[in-house]
Formats: sequence, structure tokens, C-alpha cells
Amino acid sequence: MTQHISLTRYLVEQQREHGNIPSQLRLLIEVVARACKRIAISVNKGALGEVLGSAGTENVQGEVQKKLDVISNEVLIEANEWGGHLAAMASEEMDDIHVVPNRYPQGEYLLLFDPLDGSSNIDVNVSIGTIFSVLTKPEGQIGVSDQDFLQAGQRQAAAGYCVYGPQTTLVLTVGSGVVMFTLDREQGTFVLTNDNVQIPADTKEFAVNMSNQRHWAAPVQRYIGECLEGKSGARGKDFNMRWVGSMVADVHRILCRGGVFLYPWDSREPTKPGKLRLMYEANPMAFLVEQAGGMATNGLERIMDLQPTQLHERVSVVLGSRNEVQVVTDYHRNAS
Ligand code: P6P
Repeated sequence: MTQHISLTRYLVEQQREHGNIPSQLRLLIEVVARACKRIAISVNKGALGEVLGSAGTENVQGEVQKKLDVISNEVLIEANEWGGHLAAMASEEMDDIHVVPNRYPQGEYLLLFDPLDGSSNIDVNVSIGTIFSVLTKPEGQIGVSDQDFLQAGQRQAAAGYCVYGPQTTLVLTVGSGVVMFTLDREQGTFVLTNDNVQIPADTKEFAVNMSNQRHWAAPVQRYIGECLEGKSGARGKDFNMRWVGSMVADVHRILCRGGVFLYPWDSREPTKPGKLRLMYEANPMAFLVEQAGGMATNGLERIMDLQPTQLHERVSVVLGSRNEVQVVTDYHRNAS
């Protein structure tokens, strides 16, 4: 059991030993962690806090916003705009970027987030989470614009999520592996509970929404079909399936015990490359998965190599145990 090390102590010691967490980045991570604690309090209240149900508005994706989507977004904006560590923020719940107001100093970082991923699970008490990605504002820039956010995932300075489940767990990478902190509610602090997250290279567990099967492209049909054939089929082993419907929960399980997660392109909306968003879902999760020894592609290419063209663009996602992701990617390459 890792000795009780707080998030702050971990960040200070990482900076002392590796010099990879400058003070502005440490402040950013601590502020986001505090915001996640506030979100967890609202999430945990549920019906008692009158925070369930629809907000009666739509987001840029055209999706009905839940009250907790809006609350979580406001918590993250308010927590981060005064500290002097950020130039601007972008969110799944906002059409445009939020530039730090002139009354506050601007910093060098750009923060992107899905404030509450898995919204469809909020009202039925299933795990949901906050996903965040940190980029550095291009140097020599006066002001900040959408274009400054359009950086490939490999340029992330940090990424993480907080899953609001049986435990409230913060999972983080700054490019030197993946660590997990569990919220000690009595002290109100995140305590280090896994200091070296590693995804097993092989797995017998896949995560996909099977109801979309008839809409998938041939390589995904082949891959999942072979998983379902089990021991007597081409793969020679039986597979298990899990699908929570919250990316944070499915990815957390994969970081903890391995697995492969797929949200591929499908013919329901053929002009869209996928459902999940590149900048604040796929990229941060890809960074975490790769840092934990896994792999993340869009079926053909490494997700963190993709050059974004729009803030809210979508992408196909295949991520998790690297040997299994490689099988899916090989099937796509063979098909193309
Ligand atoms: P479906 C949640 O809305 C989300 O963006 C991800 O968290 C999750 O993996 C996916 O959509 C679930 O999509 O089509 O299965 O409801």
C-alpha cells in the first residue's frame, strides 16, 4: 500500500525530483482537483440537492444539458479563472472558448474539459466523471483564440479525470506515468493510492455499445464477431463484455485491470468520424492510456498524432491493452 501521500506533496516531490511540474502547472492541477471535489459534493447529493434532471438547454453538440452538466461547467470556470495559470478554457458545454477576464492575470496554459462525462447516467446513479486536458499556449502570442487550442494530443502538458463512483478517484499524468488519488472524505484530501498504473498488454474483456453492431464498418464487425465466437473461433479464447456508457468509468476499469474500449465510426451519421470528442475526451484518455503502457488509435492512426481542425470535432476511438488494440488496428489496415 503506497504510504499516505497527498496530491500536493506528490506534485511538490515530482517537481523536486523531475522538474516536470512548474508552479503554474501545479496550481492548475490543484485547482482542478479542488473543483472536482466540489463537483463530487453536488453529484453525491443527487435528488437531495435538487441537481438531477434536465437544465432545459442544449450544448454545442445539440445534446440536452443536465443540471449537473451546467453546474460542473460553472464550477470549473469559476475555480480556474482567477489563478493566473490559464490563458483560456474550452468545454464540451460551451460553443466558444472562455478567455480569462482582463481583471485577472493570464497564464501560459490552456485547459479543456468535459465537465461531466456520462450525463445519461447521472439520474440513475451510475458512475460519471470530469475529463481534463492541459495544453500550453503557443509562445509569442498576444491574446488567445480557438486556433491556439488546435494542437495534437501529443502536445498535452497534462491530462486526467476524476471518476465519481463508489470512490471519488483522481487519475493524472504529466507525462511520467499515471497515478491515482482516492478522495479521503474525512480529511477532504486526495491521497495517492496507485503510484504506477500499468495496463496489462493482453485482455479478454471488450467494451462497446453492441446495439450499434449493424452500423459498424467491416473491421469492427470482424473484430467483435471473433470476440463473440470465443474459444472455438479465430481468437481461440472466450471474451467478456462491459459497457457502462460513461467513458470515464470504462477507461478507469481498463486502467485498473486491462481491456479494450471501442467507440468506432458507424453508418448512423456517416459524415461524423465518431461520437466522442477529440480534444477533451479522446486526447486526454489517449495520453493516460499510453502513459500506462496501452495504445489509443482511431482504428488506423494514433489518436495523439491527429491534427485537430475544429474545437469540438469528433473521432473514432479504440484504446486499452496494446496487443488487443493492435489487433483492431491491423484489421482496419488490412481492410484499407
Ligand atoms: P452511448 C457519454 O455520453 C459518452 O460521451 C461517453 O462517456 C460514453 O462512452 C458514450 O457517450 C456512450 O455512448 O451511445 O453508448 O450512449
